[in-house]
Amino acid sequence: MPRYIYPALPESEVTPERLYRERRRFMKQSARLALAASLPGWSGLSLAQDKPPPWKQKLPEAPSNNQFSTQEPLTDQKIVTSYNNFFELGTRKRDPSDWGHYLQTDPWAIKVEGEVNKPGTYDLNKLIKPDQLEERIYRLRCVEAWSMVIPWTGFQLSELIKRLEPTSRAKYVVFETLYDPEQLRGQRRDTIDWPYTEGLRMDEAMHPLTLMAVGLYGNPLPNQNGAPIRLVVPWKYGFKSIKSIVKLRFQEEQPVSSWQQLAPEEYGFYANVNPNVSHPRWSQARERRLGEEGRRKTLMFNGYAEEVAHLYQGMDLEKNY
Ligand SMILES: Nc1nc2c(c(=O)[nH]1)N[C@H]1C(S)=C(S)[C@@H](COP(=O)(O)O)O[C@H]1N2
Ligand SMILES: [Mo]
Repeated sequence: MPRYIYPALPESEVTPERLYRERRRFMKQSARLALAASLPGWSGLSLAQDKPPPWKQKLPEAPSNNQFSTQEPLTDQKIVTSYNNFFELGTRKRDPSDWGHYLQTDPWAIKVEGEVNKPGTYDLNKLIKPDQLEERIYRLRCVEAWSMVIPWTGFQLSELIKRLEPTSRAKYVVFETLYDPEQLRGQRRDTIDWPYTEGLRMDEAMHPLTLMAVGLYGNPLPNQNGAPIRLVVPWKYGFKSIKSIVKLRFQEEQPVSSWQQLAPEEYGFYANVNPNVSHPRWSQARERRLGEEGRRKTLMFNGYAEEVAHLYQGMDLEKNY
């Protein structure tokens, strides 16, 4: 029996063995939680309590980036904010919007460590430069074979990385999501080995399409979509676009991402959208655009081949899935 739990299994596939395993995981987790409660946490970190900048209340008018935006019709905002994958808040699509309100996003700090000249713990308010914000309409394609078209407000990750000055040994950037089971009730279960971790090769991270998003539909990100700041990598399957980021680490070795760790035969490090390479349990050739009837063909690199195919020249994409 494979160890996968993603995509969330329909109720009918929940076997007694699976229930048993979940109970075991839960017990392990409870022990860990008891320990965590006795230790001073990250949340005890003291931060400058500046008045929240205007973009936290209401995002400033961000200019549209037409070069990088698709013209396709937008997915209904209701769908974008109520059909979510955010396992920290549960495994059902409705869980993130039902349970996201416990997440405190202000103040918010991001820790920067590893192969970098400017390590430290940065207050998000100081890290974002409002004049670098822009709006980009991107396709987001989930490995579960559905997709959406979303107007994001954000800034290029490359702008931030340049300011942090990675050393010449930095070949990868690793991202981590907040770990706090009190706020993120899905973390009370061991579905994933928390914290959720993702990574990009440095050239992918520096690519102008790679966005750090703080808003969608012109408003600050709803918690279920990864408030206050998340990654958006439009040519990769949705799971690379990690939410509610609290850490960036620069390192020489290729990291192991959460889904890769959970099911290495199913999820690779690259996770580029590729209609020619099937997931072991289903095809990736087509997708359902949420809100539409029928299915459409999935495009190579989710339609961003012209911009990103060169990054993978000479690589065997069957092996590097
Ligand atoms: N921390 C974290 N980030 C995450 C996930 C998650 O479970 N935890 N799910 C991923 C998956 S599988 C997808 S498809 C997208 C969904 O983003 P959306 O809910 O904003 O559409 O978020 C990604 N980022
Ligand atoms: Mo996904």
